[in-house]
Amino acid sequence: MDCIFCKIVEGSIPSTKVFENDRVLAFQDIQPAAPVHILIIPKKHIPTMNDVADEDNELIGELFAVARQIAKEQGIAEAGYRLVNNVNSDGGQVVYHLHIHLLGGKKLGALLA
Ligand code: D5M
Repeated sequence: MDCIFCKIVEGSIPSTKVFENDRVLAFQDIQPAAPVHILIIPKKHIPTMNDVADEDNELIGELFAVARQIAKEQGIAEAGYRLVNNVNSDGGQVVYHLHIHLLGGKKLGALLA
């Protein structure tokens, strides 16, 4: 499958891993938009939030649990952070493998466009 994040899961493309278990991987974003910019992905290939099935709900919950844990470990939980999921073209999605951006480490600008 021609998916860059699947290749990161397989290990054929390198990444700086922050967290990994059987279902979830988190790694440093290659184009950081903030001092902390980590991507949290399911190992299962789900292209977008639109493709999440009811059977994936537990997995989606786990992505957020991992994000919470990483925010604590990075020391940004109390100051605050942002979780972002871009969906399709208008949402600014570039990589079509579901991912949550964890952004923090500075005062983030206004988001709503
Ligand atoms: O965000 C896709 C994000 O994926 C974007 O912030 C760059 C990041 N990216 C792309 N390729 C890599 C690799 N190889 N390692 C780490 N991070 C990567 P989107 O929400 O789809 O716009």
